Amino acid sequence: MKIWILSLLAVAFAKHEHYAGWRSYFVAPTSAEQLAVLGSLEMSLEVDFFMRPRLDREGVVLVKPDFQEEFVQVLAREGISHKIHAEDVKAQLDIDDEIIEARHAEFRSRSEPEKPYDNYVRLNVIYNYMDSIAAKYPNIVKMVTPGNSFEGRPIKYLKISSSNFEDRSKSLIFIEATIHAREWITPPVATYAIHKLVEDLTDRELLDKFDWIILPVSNPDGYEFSHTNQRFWRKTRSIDQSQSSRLCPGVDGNRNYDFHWRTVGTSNNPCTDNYGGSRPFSEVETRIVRDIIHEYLDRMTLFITLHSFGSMILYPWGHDGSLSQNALGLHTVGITMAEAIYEKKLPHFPRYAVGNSRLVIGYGASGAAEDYAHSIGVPLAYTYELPGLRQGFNLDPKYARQVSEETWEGIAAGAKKAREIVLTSK
Ligand code: 0X9
Ligand code: ZN
Repeated sequence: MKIWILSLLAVAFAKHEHYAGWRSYFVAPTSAEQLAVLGSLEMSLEVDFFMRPRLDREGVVLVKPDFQEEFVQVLAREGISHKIHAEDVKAQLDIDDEIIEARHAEFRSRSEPEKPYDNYVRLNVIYNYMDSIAAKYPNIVKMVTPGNSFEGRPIKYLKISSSNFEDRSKSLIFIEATIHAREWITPPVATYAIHKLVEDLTDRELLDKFDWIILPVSNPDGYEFSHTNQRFWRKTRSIDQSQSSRLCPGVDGNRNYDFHWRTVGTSNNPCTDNYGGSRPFSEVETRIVRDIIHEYLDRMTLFITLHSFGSMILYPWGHDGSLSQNALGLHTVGITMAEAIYEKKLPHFPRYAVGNSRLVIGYGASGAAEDYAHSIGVPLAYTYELPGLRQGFNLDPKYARQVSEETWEGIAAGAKKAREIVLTSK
């Protein structure tokens, strides 16, 4: 018995051992030179940007123990202003786990069923929720499992329709989430959308005029790995034939689409976090999203890929910062969505910024989902960067419901505006 308890404790304490001694920092460069120096540290000191800085916005960066001294020296030498974000990342992650667990316990103690948008939950909880919705509402919900992830987990999406997907005059809205494993606020938002369309439909128009596809976790392997091994895992978990990919598994799904693939803001080194893969669509996870877009392209008016963090609504083109033929439509619908979110947001949440991906987020990146969707003909395609507040990927789970609700307002308003714009331009 004693040994059993001891080994349980050992597992609990070993939980975030990977991050022992790691620190994160806020960085606030004030010149293009300082920005460039910070950018170069990604390779030389293997830093991980949680949020890349711009000249008018501080960034957040994770630094391994071995490189901390040099990191601080470089910043001091270059006069780059910085302050600690998390002094002890492992300790912070242990606290975050306790907060999540306490929230689970709270629901249990009130005998209230905890929904996947009330907290951060494991993949099986999300899938059980989807299964139960599909079983309970067979007339409007169909579960689809188009394939398995690299490690063999099913990838599941729900098709939601009041007319069995047979009314082709309806607009189709596709919401995809969690291609980036560590962005834990995205499955709550996607599952809440399911809840609002099926269990708590308050606006009939959303089913009368629209069909929906909701894919809450497009990268289940990475998502589970971020729970069990490395909280800040971003990529898939695939390996291919090359030696280095065995050493460093995973591809950045949002660099893997066939749109100016592996040209900007990406890398051919599997050991980096923005590795684009050995070829476009090397990942089954991105192929599944691609195939959904192609299957419903004729009536897909709006595609949203959910990410975090930074409170931004981003649209093409993200590789070079240029605007598409449909820039006016993209901006109009973007603003409509941001305004709807604004109406519902908490006072201390930042206001969303809306604009071209490259300009608003502050760096170019090619091979991204929203650009690909738009390039093949989805008229309105966006990346949402959900709020992270000061905590980033570890946003307090007490906000999961709030973020889900406010984002839903944005999605619903966006769907209607998208339909209006697409129909009038036909
Ligand atoms: O870099 C990304 O993939 C996205 N940001 S995140 O922090 N969630 O990783 C932004 C993608 C923006 N879209 C394009 N560059 N097209
Ligand atoms: Zn992301």
